[in-house]
Amino acid sequence: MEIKTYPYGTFDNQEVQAFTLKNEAGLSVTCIDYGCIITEILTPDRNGTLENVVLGYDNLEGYLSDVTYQGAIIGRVAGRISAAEFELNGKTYSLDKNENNNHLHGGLTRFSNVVWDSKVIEEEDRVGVEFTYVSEDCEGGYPGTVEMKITYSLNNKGELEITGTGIPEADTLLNITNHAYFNLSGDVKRDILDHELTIKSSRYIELGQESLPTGELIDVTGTVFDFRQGRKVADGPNSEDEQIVLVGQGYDHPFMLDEQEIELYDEASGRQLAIETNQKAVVVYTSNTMEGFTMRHGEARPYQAICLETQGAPDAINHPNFPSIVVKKDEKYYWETKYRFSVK
Ligand code: FUC
Repeated sequence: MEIKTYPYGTFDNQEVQAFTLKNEAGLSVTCIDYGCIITEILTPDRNGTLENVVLGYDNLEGYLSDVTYQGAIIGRVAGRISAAEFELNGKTYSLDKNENNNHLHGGLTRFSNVVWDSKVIEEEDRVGVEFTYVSEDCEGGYPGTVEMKITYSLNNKGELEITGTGIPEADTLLNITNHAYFNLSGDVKRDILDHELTIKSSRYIELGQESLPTGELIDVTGTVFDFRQGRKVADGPNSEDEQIVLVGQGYDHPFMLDEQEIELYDEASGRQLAIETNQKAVVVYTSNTMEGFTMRHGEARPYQAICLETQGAPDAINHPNFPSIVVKKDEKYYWETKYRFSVK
């Protein structure tokens, strides 16, 4: 196993570094300290050909102007918060409004658009990077300074493990995720409509205007949201289900997990991605509205990739029936997700 560190450009007078982690099978993960962004993951197909399985840009400039949160760690709170407002301990907090009247993915200054400190991890059975960032009191509008620690590590079992920890100095909200856009075909040769997805989830969260959760949980039985036995991603985009139409003819929905395992499979290449998490939900986003801008593989198009954002329920703070994302002063927040790459 090896890890290489190299310069990746500058942002805001700060040097940005890239890290490439590689295991003995040649599987490699490249990430940068700007936004803890995963820029590339090379995995073998069933013939052993190594190709990239995430969307990305050629250089830092691409990520600096990106509006789709490519590969980044999202925080303090992933997803939308309605009216960019919430109440905690009897006080009302106003957050950055960065999508219509709402708050999205942490606001204006957020985990995904700052440079993190880094420390290389080299151990007998894994290589990786530990990123740290101090999010000051009031950043994005959230109370309480919190030092966040994100680790990315790769082992010889083909597993990329991501962890996130933070201990806030005041009661606050934390609900992070990673926003990698997966496409297992290899170098984005095809879209992801033929990928097969399995999610052990019997209920998903209904969305309303501006893709905000309504608070209702819907039974997946008999709908294109039933991934319990596995189904083609295309089933959503091809359907007339109102929820599918509402968010741009695809999936952009939170699923509550019965079992914390998710599987994505591309039959043509044989590549399989198994995800294990300690989170209660996954937001499935099929890049429904990605249009036009130039990426590493060429022009961005709908359905070129799928995000599987493991996290707590979005807008939980405004829906008392959703599991809480409040983290108390001095309490430890812990997020963990493991991505296992293999072939079938
Ligand atoms: C996902 C979606 C949003 C948004 C963003 C880029 O998390 O939930 O709709 O488009 O990513």
